[in-house]
Amino acid sequence: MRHLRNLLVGLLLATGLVTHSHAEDGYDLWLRSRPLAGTALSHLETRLATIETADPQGLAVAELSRGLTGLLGRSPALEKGGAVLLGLADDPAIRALKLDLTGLGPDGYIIRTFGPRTIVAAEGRNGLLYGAFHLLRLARTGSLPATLDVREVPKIDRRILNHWDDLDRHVERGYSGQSIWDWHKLPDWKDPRYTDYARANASIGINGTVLNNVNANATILTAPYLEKVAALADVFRPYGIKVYLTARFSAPKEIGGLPTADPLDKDVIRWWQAKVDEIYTRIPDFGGFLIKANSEGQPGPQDYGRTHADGANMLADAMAPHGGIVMWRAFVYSHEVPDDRAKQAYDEFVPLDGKFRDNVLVQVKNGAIDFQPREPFHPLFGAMPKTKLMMEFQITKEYLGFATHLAYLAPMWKEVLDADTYRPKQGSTVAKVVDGSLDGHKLSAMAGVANIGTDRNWAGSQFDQANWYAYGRLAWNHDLTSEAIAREWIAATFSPDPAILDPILSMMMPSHQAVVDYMTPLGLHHLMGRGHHYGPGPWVEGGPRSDWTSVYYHRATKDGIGFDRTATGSDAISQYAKPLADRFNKVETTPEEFLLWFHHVRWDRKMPSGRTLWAELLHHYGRGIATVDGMITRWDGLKGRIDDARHAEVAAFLAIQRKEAQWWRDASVAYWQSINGLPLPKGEAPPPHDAAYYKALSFPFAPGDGK
Ligand code: GCV
Repeated sequence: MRHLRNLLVGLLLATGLVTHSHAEDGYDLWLRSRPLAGTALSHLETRLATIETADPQGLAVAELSRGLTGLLGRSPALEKGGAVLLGLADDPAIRALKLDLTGLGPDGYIIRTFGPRTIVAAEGRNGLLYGAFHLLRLARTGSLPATLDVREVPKIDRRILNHWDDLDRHVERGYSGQSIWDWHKLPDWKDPRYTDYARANASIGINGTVLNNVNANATILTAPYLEKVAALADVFRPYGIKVYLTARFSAPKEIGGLPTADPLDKDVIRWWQAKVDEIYTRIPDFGGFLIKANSEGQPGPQDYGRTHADGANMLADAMAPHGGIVMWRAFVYSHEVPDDRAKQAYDEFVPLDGKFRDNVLVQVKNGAIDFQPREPFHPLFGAMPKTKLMMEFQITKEYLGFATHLAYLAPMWKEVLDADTYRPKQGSTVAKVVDGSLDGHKLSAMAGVANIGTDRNWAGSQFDQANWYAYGRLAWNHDLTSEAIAREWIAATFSPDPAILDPILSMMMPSHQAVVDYMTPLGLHHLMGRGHHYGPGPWVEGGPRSDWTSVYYHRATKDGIGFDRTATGSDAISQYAKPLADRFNKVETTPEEFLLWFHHVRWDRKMPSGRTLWAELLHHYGRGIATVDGMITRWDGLKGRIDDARHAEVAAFLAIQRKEAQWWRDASVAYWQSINGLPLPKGEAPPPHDAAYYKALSFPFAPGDGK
């Protein structure tokens, strides 16, 4: 009986009528290789089943073989004259082909068809590894063209993950379990997961990782911990991944026994130099420091009357002899609450333009507040041409539904990267600022706050893996479209079969807008629960500072809602170039998605749709929920086509998302009504409870809170 069933499944698989549906848990990420069948298999048999390499022990060939083994159902043979030739520029077999490999740099590669052969060639080992992963991606996603002519060089030099991981393994804003760094057992036990982490990152071009939280603990800089860090660096090195650390600015006091951490103090300078030398003795290719200073209670140079540039440059000077860099965060806002928090980073940093050392990058969040579901691009991107600015995105979904809401973030990131700063002229996109091309900077970087933890699926949910993937792909090439990236990811993670790929794509593409719609439509922002940021909290007020409340941001009154940032309000618009400032200064010309970000608008104002603002808000809430309904229907339709375990997990999470989208809508509507007293537009269902009910809900153990 079993034999018969196997035979039947085998036949169906060979005809492509069923896909594999054995238990999977997502651990393999997009590196999942399952045996191909039918024409797909024979295609691969002819194209990639034998490999020639001058370095049979190399990682590039090991990864290529590993991936192909999964697809072919057997190991590809290593042989001279093999169908694939994998090699560095100075390998005789590559040299003989006289390929033009100039300008590829350490990470670039080419993949080219040469008669019946496929050539993967690079100048450096990292490039070769990236080339091998590229070829595998094509094979895995069923998109290996008959002729290949690929030349890839990353647009950004440092493509970095930022882990907000504490030394006790708590992850700030982490929703996927604990930190994967098992500090207590390091350096003696190197969890094999570290290697899998490195493989996954290398496969999408990520080449750096900041291991610890920006809310830093100086202990990471002590000798025993540096030994642990060195052990991780040893694991990552072959995959082209450099290790970076966050440095607590007060470390000279806390672990160095000095009375001060003043960046101009001679002993402090000497202490950092010695510390940096020590790090490089242990980790010769250490990447550098990331610093959060004078922000949210973190120590910094301003504690001593010095500037951010003084602090950054002191560390940069210690790093320079070793080739290290300093990433200095621009996420600052002072204890003296300013008129508008959105303006503060600009006010503090623009006067410092041109004052940072060459090996300093200023790390700027995509928007001026804090990783909200949607923010206009940070005005700093158009204002510091003499400074290397790097982008900080948040992959973990602190403000976008944690791990359970499906929100594909590439469209949000693209929106920012493609935004035009108009400085110095039209066409000066944020992407060109960040990749250094606009202002001729040689060094460029991008950071993504990681969503990685100890959960088997790494990211907290199957679909959050797509955000890790998309971040890596965009850091490599910000010209890629969100859709192209989603297609790659779906094909690798689930299946290239259009009957599976297309419905999943249609779930992912509108998902970010859906979250914006049911949480913070029309430019609203920072309305989440206090502290943990879980669920709606538009009523949040009081507490230590007004700019940590929701009422500060929405400013709802009986008459209207929104933050007036026009010339007659906080004037944040003047931080943008004139064409944008002019546009944002008027309600009529402000893009609708940023309306309440820049304006306080009457509830009864007529919107372009003909609805009043109040009715428009309700429309958006409903639209967001309807999109989630559509996602659920599509996913239900995939039952039996996706392995049961992953299907069930996603289905359960979508049900949570649906419930919480409704909660967001109902709680928000009840609260706005408690302020504006307006009746609901026709056809809108009343929230089942009053605002007081939603306000009283409490979530003391919501995950990921700051400490
Ligand atoms: C690491 C927000 C988050 C904090 C985070 C901070 C930052 O405020 O809520 O958890 O701290 O951003 O980016 O430094």
